Amino acid sequence: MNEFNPTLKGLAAKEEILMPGHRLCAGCGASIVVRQVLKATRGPTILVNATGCLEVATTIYPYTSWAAPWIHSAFENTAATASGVVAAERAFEKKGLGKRSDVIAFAGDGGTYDIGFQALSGALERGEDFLYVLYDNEAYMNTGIQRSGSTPRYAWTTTTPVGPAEMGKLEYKKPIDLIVAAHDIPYAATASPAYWRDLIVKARKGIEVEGPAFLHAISTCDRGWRHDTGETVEIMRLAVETCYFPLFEVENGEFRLTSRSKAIAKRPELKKPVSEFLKLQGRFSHLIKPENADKLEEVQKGVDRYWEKIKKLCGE
Ligand SMILES: Cc1ncc(C[n+]2csc(CCOP(=O)(O)OP(=O)(O)O)c2C)c(N)n1
Ligand code: SF4
Ligand SMILES: [Mg+2]
Repeated sequence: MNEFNPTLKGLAAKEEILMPGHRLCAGCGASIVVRQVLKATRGPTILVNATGCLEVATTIYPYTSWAAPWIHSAFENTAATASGVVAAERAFEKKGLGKRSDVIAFAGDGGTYDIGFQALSGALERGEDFLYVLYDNEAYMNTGIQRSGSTPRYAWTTTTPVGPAEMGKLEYKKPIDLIVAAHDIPYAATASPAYWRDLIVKARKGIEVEGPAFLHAISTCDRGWRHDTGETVEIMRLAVETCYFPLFEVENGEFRLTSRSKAIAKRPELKKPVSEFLKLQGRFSHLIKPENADKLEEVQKGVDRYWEKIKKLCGE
């Protein structure tokens, strides 16, 4: 069992499991999310990966970037595959064939909010013992930036274009964290790789709890979000600083703000306008134009409403 030391020194000394040489785009948030989560492992770990950019770009035949046992599952059944791996590990342990490994599943937003939701909800209801990590880049990126249940209102995607007739996606982002928390699982949390210690500590908690754990990490996509590759971490920081993506955890039903979000709740003057987050991304460039000021104001009001709701749930 590895000793957990979430300091820069401790984390630098810990082995990498996602190795260099993969084909994710330069500046892709997914590889940062995954590397940080894997810094939290406590021993032998089996990884399950839904179809999506992460899977495709890390396993181009005949190569693999994974220095741990890894299984690709179909787009729609990551949580079911992870449940099967956990069951097999339990059976081996029962037969005296060694201690069971931890299991971590990785899936994108398309594979979680939409097509994989039934498998996820079932695994949470059955109380399966694994950590499910959602890397959320807010669209189906691997197949060409199509909108998903996670894409926010007014975002441009290839299936929600921006023009005289339409202003990007018209529906709202599904509140996946609240839906998952409603399953009353032992642990659920949100995270941003810009706040790396917060993310890694949450991943470790998710690995350690008995039963299902869910970690929802924001994950930039420079192709789909249309941003400079050098601004990846800054955008994931602004998502938190603007309260577009609050950081919180739900432990046995108790909601708690963490990290920068906790600081913003105490000192509201730290909260930045959502335009700071939007203006670095081409997918929202229409919202920054003066003629769409009313739409920008609507987005700001939506962010404020959601932030107030999360603060209330967290008892702030
Ligand atoms: C049943 C099924 N439908 C469609 C596809 C095609 N497909 C492969 S990856 C993908 C997009 C995945 O989106 P997401 O889960 O958000 O991950 P991302 O690529 O954005 O990282 C789609 C639609 C598939 N593999 N299987
Ligand atoms: S398309 Fe987006 S999500 Fe996919 S590898 Fe490139 S940056 Fe990452
Ligand atoms: Mg996606």
